[in-house]
Amino acid sequence: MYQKEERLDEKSLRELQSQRLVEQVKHVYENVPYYRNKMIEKGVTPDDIKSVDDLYKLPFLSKADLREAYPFGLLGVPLSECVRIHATSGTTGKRVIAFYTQEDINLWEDCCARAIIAAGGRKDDICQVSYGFGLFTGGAGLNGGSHKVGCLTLPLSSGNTERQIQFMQDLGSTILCCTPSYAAYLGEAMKEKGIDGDKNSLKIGIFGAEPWTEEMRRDIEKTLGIKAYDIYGLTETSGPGVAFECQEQTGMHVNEDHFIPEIINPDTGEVLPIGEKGELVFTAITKKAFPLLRYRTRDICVLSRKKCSCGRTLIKMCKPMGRSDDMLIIRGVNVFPSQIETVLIKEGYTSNYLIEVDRVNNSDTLEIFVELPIEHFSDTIKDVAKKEKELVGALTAMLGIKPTVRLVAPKTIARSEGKAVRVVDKRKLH
Ligand code: DLL
Repeated sequence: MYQKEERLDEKSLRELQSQRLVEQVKHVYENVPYYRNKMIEKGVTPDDIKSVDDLYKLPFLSKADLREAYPFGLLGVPLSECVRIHATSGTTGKRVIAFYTQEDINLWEDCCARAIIAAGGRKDDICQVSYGFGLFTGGAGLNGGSHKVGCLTLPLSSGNTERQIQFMQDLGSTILCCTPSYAAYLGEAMKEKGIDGDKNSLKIGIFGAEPWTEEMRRDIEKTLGIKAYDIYGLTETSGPGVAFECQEQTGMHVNEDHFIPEIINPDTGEVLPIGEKGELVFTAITKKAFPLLRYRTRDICVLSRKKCSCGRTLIKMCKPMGRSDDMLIIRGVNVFPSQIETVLIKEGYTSNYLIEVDRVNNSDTLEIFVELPIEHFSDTIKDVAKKEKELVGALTAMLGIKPTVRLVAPKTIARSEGKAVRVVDKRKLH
């Protein structure tokens, strides 16, 4: 059930990567003037890139470059060779638009199929794709992957929760693909209908597109009665399927025969050794229409070459620990939303929370709105105050700064059908 590239020994993998990298650098140099100019500025020519060991010589690309080159400036093939685009939701500035040739789509769907197979998905599975369809890459990517595995594919897209549950029940979906926050919401809605984990047909969840903690995984696994697997990717690198979890559930295998990962110091750009924490950078070595070299993801991560019991030799990346641009600095202290989520779920709350940061009298404030579990909704004011105090204690110990906690009525925090918005930083408005 593996593609042979998933189990190459280190030497063969490096040879394959090197050969593809050399070809890709030539392709980009010849066809993408924007990047060629960057190479010229850095004094590098395709002849300097002979193997993966030379990767560090190439210039980085960042989101700012993508905006500058918008929309066609990074195209590697004539537009007439492209068959599709996808784009980020980009609420600020210009969107990121990615282009695909038919072969790019083929390879991307292979990557997604690998993810489904690694999670245990097979031809006789019924795969409900509840990621958004359209410009977002989630729906199209997993849909294509599911077809390649041969599953019966239900392209439901996100939203319309009643319909999701009905299809799931009537057709007996065994795999659910959506964001983890939507999975949690579906679980909640199903529980209300008396459809507990053991009363549905689901076995596997393939969740990604946003950060989620181990605690949230266990929560979703319990509510839906499934094994939940992580999947990672970004529009710039085609979409989901850059990396995926296997049965070991200890990090995501990177499809290294298509994307070479590096970890760098986000401040200096220095390449860090495997095992160190830093910003994840990807070089796409097979896709041709939008062939990004050394693209800075802003995701903070650690890579590991530890042997995996599944037999795949592909390097693993940990769950992204936050983004170098999403980290909140509150009263000088670095705070990642994932730290807050870890505490909340450990203390028995759900992943329905909202973090509000503001600046009052020149001092930052951190307020966390958390839903009371339904069974505690009728608690006395005194009991609720006690719970808030306990939560403040646990959060202060984790974060190193003291937040204000507001326990609110169940179901009062907006649910998300796609990526959840959990942070409101009002300071940016000043
Ligand atoms: O979110 C692609 C995707 C779709 C991945 C479906 C997985 C499943 P973008 O909208 O471009 O693409 O957002 C990319 O989302 O840089 C990460 O910060 C974040 N992200 C994606 N997957 C994960 C994950 C899609 N498994 C950005 N864990 C990335 C944490 C993730 N963050």
